[in-house]
Order: sequence, then structure tokens, then C-alpha cells
Amino acid sequence: MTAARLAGVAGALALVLAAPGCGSDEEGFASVPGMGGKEFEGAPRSDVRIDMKDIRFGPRQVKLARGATVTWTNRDQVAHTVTEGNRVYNDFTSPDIGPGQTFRHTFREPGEVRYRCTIHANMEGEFRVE
Ligand SMILES: [Cu+2]
Repeated sequence: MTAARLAGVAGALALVLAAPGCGSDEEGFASVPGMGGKEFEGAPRSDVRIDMKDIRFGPRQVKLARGATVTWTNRDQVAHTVTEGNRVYNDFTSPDIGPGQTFRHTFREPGEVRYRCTIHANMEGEFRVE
């Protein structure tokens, strides 16, 4: 096999690996174990604080009362974003949230909301708004 032929094979492999949607139930989301709306617990909450720490949202899944306000605080030394991914709430999205900064959003419609950080591929969170 020539070098040019090898390069062609490698290129084809890269295309397959980069195909969108593989292993994901919603475009743009990584497959994070435990995500997908099955692990919500407890009563719905109306005032929720979520830390962004160690490149994770915590808590990652929260049940919200309708009208709940969520405040995210970045406790890492790098920037994060909060970007909605399933279009329930018109794609709410934060600007880059720097270390020590916060972002706030109020959820007025019932439904399930998944969001992520656009900077870190496996950084995801989820709400069920009741
Ligand atoms: Cu991030």
C-alpha cells in the first residue's frame, strides 16, 4: 500500500469517528452516565444554587418548581458556560462565566431541560421543571 493510499484510509476513519450524534440521544450532548431524566429525587425546589467545580455541575440533576430561579457559581479557575441544548426555553445561554462569577436563570415552563458547558464536552446538567 502506498503512502497516499494509507493517508486516504486514515482520512476515511477520521470522518467516521467524527460523525455527529454517535452515542448521544440529543445533538451536542456527550453520553454522561446517569443523565437522561431517570434519577430526579425529592420535592421540587424553587431557589437552587449549582456550583461549577472540578469541571462538573453540582448537583447535576435537580427537580424544579415552576418559576424556580437557578444560580450557577463558577468555583473553578477556568471559564464555563451554561448553554441550553434541547430548545425548550428558546436556547437560553450564558456568556462565558469566569472564575468566581455567577449566572442566573428563571424557569417558567414545565418540561425537561438539559444544558451543558460549551467549553468542556462532558460537563452537563439537567432539570425537570414541574
Ligand atoms: Cu466548562
